[in-house]
Amino acid sequence: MNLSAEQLEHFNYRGWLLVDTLSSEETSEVQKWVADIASWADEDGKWLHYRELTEYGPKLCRTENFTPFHSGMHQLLCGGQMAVVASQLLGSEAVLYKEKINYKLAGGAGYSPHQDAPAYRFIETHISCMVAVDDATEENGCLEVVSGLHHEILPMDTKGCIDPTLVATFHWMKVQLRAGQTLWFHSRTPHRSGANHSQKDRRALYPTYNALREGDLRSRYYEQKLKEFAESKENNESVRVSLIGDFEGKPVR
Ligand SMILES: O=C(O)CCC(=O)C(=O)O
Repeated sequence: MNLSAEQLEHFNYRGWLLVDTLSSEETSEVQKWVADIASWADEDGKWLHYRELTEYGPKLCRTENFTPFHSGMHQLLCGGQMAVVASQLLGSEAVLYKEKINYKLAGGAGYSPHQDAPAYRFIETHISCMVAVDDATEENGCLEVVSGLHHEILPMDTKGCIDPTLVATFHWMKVQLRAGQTLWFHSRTPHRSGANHSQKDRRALYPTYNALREGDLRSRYYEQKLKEFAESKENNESVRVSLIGDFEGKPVR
């Protein structure tokens, strides 16, 4: 897929871009893959499952580090069109930095206003996207973004989220997606999302890329994350899903 000059300009000016990525057949296949991954049992040293306590009991909220264990996902996120689009947006050959599935199952929590960059270590610029696995709507907690604010790291609160006094001044745009559509965004694009108040799940894939010339840092990212999580555990701090405190749910082991 070749992005047009208008699409590139849209991304560079606004910090986000909506594109159609998956056909309906591909979307059905990815929905099956996500269900498979969600069914994997916890295994030390492999994929990372995270759970949250919802009104319906503990539920999966996130899985990370799954591409080494799923050839279809590996091909989709590392070898195929996604990396091609990421390369065009970065203006340089892209490599996968990290990947996650956010499940946001019925009753799942939302995310406070934040930029991803403070949680993404080692380099300054990353580009991520949300590939909608299920339709993402206002009711089930679609992403909301702010345009044109991807040039600097904004002042933060103690959780690493955007200072609430600034948040109130921004124009937040709700981005509803059909399953198979993709919202690309810069790691400094402010974003947030509400809880899933519907009876249906709102699953999404989030691959993040960086320019290969800055290094292939995926293993280092997960090593660093596990190190910081282990330190939190040693200090008896609460369970975490992220390197910043953006998740509004109650993470449980
Ligand atoms: O999946 C969502 O609703 C938002 C996720 C998000 O902002 C994040 O994981 O950083």
